[in-house]
Amino acid sequence: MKLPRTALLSLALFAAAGAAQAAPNCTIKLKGDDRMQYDLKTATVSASCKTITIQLAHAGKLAANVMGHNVVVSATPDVAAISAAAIKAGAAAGYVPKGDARIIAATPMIGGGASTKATFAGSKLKAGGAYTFFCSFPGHSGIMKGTLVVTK
Ligand SMILES: [Cu+2]
Repeated sequence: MKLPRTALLSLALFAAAGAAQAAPNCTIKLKGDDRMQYDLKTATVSASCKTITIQLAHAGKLAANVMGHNVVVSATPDVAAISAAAIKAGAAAGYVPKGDARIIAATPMIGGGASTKATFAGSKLKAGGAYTFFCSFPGHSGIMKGTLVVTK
């Protein structure tokens, strides 16, 4: 059987779209540095991921007590309140308030040269929702933050 050229082309496109859907992005990969910045302003993950992994590498040299970085994920309207609670929680708690239901995920706080990660269920996110990833070290969340785009 001989298929018309257009039919073959649409079959190829269909296969390509299927492959893209079969592999949703389930990793948030960030780098932090001594200038108090992440390398990304936006990351995209899928709510369909069974597990989402946050990977953070601190490319700087400064210690965790002066230039510590972590990655906290929350709904965007909660960022300011969580940042305030993080300062109260203090260094011993890694500047992450324990048992705070507004925190969807948080990595440990690390210093220069270190890397860390955390995982959470994609089902904690809603596609199209407003989410932010940020560093909860005191004073960092003002600029050390980005948009977490959530797809289906
Ligand atoms: Cu930081």
